Amino acid sequence: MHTPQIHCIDEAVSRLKLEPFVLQLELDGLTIVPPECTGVDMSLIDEASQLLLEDAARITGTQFHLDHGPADELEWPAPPFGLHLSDIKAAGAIGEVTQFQLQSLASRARVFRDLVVNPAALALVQHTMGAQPRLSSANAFIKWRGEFGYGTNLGLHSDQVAIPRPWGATAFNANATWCLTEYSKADGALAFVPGSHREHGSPPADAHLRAVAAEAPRGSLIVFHGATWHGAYARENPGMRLTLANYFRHPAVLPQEDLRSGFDPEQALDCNDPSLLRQLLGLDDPGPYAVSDNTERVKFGMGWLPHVKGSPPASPAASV
Ligand SMILES: O=C(O)CCC(=O)C(=O)O
Ligand SMILES: [Fe+2]
Repeated sequence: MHTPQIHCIDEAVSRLKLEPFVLQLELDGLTIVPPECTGVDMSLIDEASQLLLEDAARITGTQFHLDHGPADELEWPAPPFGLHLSDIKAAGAIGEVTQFQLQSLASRARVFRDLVVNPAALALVQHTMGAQPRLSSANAFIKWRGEFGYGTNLGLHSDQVAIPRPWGATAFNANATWCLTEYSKADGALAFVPGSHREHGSPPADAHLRAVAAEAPRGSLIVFHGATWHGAYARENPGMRLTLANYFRHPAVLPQEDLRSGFDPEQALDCNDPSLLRQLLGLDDPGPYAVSDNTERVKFGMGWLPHVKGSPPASPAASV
């Protein structure tokens, strides 16, 4: 029998009155924060939804409507050279198209960056890691009625599956998902197994028998530990489910998205908390440092090289 481990409640958690959500996170590995407790105005949720619908239309070539889904039936492209059916299955892109992802949204528009730096989301994510988190990726799930390829086991998985075991109470990744539409089981909600983060591993084949729906009103924030087993239910209702999955990492873990070179630092200033966003993107992290010349090494304090007293400093290292 595992005993839930209560970390110390930090300053942001008590200032934002998030204690009940911290307890739920500790116990279940997932918490649902209703819109009135996130500090986010519904106009931001509207704006994010609108942008995602526009992007979905531009990319696929058909209009999307929240009440009806896409105006035309969609199909997957032929697999790119070198890709196998198992890769496509892992991405869920088999059979009928009823879901796809839009990626790299932190650089897309300010509204997505404001949702990344949301204080409630970050306080809860930070609580799971016991460290200042970094952003790993910001992607949206665009989903509508039908059977997306997760199958009967609901596609249950742990997000931090690439991390070597044993895992402990500290999360290496954590997910802060914004529900941009109503979010019930029949709407195709996230499925999860309460308490599974305390099993410290991947789900067994029958884990779906213990899964429940993370049901939440539109505008809610769902935060879950990287070891929590989760997947999703098929959407049975007409219309669409839009979610924005802001995925965070412990500073010792590699990011999914190359935010340091793929993100224009000027954009980092354009949000509610520019210095926090710089930190989350890892723009000022000392590593990985560049080794292209000596100046870069010295800049990050990693190549402080001695030279003969009284003579000029060494020239940049020669490369072979
Ligand atoms: O919403 C889904 O379909 C699954 C989401 C998921 O696995 C994730 O955000 O890590
Ligand atoms: Fe996941």
